Amino acid sequence: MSFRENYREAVAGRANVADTSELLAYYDEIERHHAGALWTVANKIEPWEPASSSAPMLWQYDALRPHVLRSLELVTPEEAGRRVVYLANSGRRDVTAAVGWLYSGLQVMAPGECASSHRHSASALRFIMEGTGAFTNVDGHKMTLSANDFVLTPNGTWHEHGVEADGAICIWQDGLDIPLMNALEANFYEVHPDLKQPIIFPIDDSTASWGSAALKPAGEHGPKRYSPLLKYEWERTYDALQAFARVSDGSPFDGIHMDYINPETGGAVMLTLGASMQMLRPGEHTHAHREVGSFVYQCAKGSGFSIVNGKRLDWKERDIFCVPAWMWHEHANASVTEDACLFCFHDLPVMKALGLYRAEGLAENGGRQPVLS
Ligand code: GTQ
Repeated sequence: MSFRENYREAVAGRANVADTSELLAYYDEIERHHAGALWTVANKIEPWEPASSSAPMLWQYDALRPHVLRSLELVTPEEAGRRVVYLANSGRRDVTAAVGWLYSGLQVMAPGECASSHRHSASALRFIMEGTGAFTNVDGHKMTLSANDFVLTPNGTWHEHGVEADGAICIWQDGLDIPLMNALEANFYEVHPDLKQPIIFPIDDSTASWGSAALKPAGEHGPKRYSPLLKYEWERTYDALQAFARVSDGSPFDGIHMDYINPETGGAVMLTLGASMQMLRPGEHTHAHREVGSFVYQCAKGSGFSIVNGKRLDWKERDIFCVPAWMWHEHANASVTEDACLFCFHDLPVMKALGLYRAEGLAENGGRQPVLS
């Protein structure tokens, strides 16, 4: 700790105790009784502000894709359970997180394959990256999936994924709150007794019922815990962004930014995970802000870069990057002719439910960060 930090802690009445031999002996003694002196850890466990152990990171699709495809030859979905290459944040390897308490991975399936049905305490979502013929069945609601579609498999629902026999190899991004469920010691996992669940409803009934802008089935109530709309199609999403851009300047921090919502409540799609799609107009470079919450982004269209706590991350279509909690971030579209779109999932519903959400914009330097690396 620097002299300045030491001084700040002392003046503010924070722990500032020098290690004398008497004290070190005392710490050893109480440690033998499975106890510790709070002042040795106080400043660490009560930081002045959130101090994420996650690193801002970029996962380039071109680099990862061959390894994801190789797993097709190495393991079957039956052997592996889920054939997924997960994203390991260098600061969060111990909890298998891509950032904060969020997990993410790239799942691959060949035509005719289907992983067995299961359910768990973790809430899950998928963002389709490539391929044709992918489907997911969630509690009997079977959905057909195309690139840039966003799908929910809420916690507690039986779900299975596969690719139709006449489809092409599919890769999608999984996003789950597995690390959070484990941190809360609340994680259960169950395999469906029949391994495969029946299709109960008409194909794509959830989108047909709940997917119309501002209209919902009269009098009908969706499930309480999650959105009855389980699939958000890319075309409708992109149309919504285009329409909004015609009448709005957007957010100084996020451009044309829209949340995927539960059409029943107007709130987040699931209790713990929220998601959004944002469009950066040609040449747009947003101002930096920071929020209490962790974010995983995937570039759905175009190319550009983001600066996260001074680190520049250059991304293009299908690249994934993360923004750890309370880190400054700003986004830029590299093209002056095409728009760029960023899909994002995050844990803001948790932060908001617990009254922890905060955000602030960078005031200095015209709202732009210096690039440090
Ligand atoms: O399909 O629910 O990437 O349970 C990791 C764990 C996907 C899933 C993952 C899972 C799933």
